[in-house]
Amino acid sequence: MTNQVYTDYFFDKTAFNTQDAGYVPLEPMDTPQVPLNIPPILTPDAETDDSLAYTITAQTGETQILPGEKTKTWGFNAPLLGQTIVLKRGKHTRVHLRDELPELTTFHWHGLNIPGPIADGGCHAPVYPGKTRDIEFDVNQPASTAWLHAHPCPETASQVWHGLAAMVIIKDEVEAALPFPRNYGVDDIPVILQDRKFHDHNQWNYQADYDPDGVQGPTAMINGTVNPYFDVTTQRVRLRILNGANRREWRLHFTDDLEFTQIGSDGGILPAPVTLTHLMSTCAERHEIIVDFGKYHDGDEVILYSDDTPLIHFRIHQFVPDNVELPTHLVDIPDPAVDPDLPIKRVVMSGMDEGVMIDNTKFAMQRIDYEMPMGKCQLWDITNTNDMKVGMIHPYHMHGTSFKVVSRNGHDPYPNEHGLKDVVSVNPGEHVVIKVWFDVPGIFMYHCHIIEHEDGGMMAQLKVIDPKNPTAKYQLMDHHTLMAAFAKERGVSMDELWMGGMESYKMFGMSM
Ligand SMILES: [Cu+2]
Repeated sequence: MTNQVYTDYFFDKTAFNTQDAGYVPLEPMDTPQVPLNIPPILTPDAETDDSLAYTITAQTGETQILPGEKTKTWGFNAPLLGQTIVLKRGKHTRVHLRDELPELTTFHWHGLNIPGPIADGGCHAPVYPGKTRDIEFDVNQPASTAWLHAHPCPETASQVWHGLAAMVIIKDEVEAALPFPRNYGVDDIPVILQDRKFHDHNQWNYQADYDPDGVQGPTAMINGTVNPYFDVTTQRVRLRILNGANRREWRLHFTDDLEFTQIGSDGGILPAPVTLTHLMSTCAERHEIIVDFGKYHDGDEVILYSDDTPLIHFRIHQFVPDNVELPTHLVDIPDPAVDPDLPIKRVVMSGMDEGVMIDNTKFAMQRIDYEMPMGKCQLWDITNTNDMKVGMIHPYHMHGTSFKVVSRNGHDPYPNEHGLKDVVSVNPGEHVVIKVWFDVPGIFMYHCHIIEHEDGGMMAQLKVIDPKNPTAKYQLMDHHTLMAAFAKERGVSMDELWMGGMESYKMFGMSM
């Protein structure tokens, strides 16, 4: 392993969210420490050597998050967030989706390379209240940490804020052979980072907190718990960090600037471990790290912070020494050759607040913005035209594929960006070149993952064409149908219907 230890956050400081006029700082909590919630693993309906079946229910619930009144929350097979869904490479997976919410939703598999638009679960695949939908797909991608979240346009941000986000863990034999901790809940821990504002009676009020540049709250919530502690009983602990926040960037570091090792990014295990003391997580990114508590003793406490705010208190207990050296090479990353016949595809993310757009327009559900052949590799140049002094970092996400970061403004990607990714954050004024290829066909969205930006139209969609079935037809939903359904479900007229993202379209006189 290289002995280099990286001690900075890599991104442009002048564009950190702390520089934003609407920034909501995190406030340390004085509520009693509570055990970190570890979402249970979802039990399959059936499993064979080559297949796996689940039922996933979007539901309402109530959750004791703060002392006093419970908070009304939503989740997948749980009152808040979800049960953790384990998928296995090589298995054909059937999922029975059920909507028990008072309104329509969708079930988007963020990070899964499965066909769109229906299995993928973006805005074209609604499930209405009281109804179900059955999907199936093959899991054929490396072990990784992905997630399931709601994605109905333009109501994604509000539904994720209510709690519709669950961790998905993909397993395979390559990862299983590496010397990583993987005892779920003991030394392999989900860390879903979110922030909320608690209003009267400990309730959330998305509309009251609305900000077109992304809703924030002053209270950090980790796996649905506020001010959590975790009992460390092993020397090494693996954290599967998921930024599940609508807008917040997390700048993570530990007590004593403890070094840790990043072993995975969005799309799977890194080619080589990277040692860090600081890590910035932007919206929807996943970072798998291993923290070695070897220099601490029974009774010590190590704190994970974001900026200056404590997030998790790691309470150290006795553990058996475990001084495993990680190999210098972890996994091989696919790196297909770029097809010489495909020109560089350019994507321009522009604007802030209600003015956000991709390629100078806002998302339209019935419009296909680009087509690309399945199985071929192309360079995409993603840029952010925000001003360096007053701009913001936009996390660019693609559905249905993992990509490889080639360069940032012509320079090497950040040291922890050499694995597969499905989110890459772009600094103001920067060009990030990525290699894009799809193994599955269909209609897929690509967008900024500040969720209010995607709802506000900073999103587009492409058609990936299977050469064996070039005339495949896809049924695409339209905004009017979805909005009419939301209005009916809420018992209001279309004029009375409020959705944050709609304001962004209205302000620019654009139809959805
Ligand atoms: Cu954005």
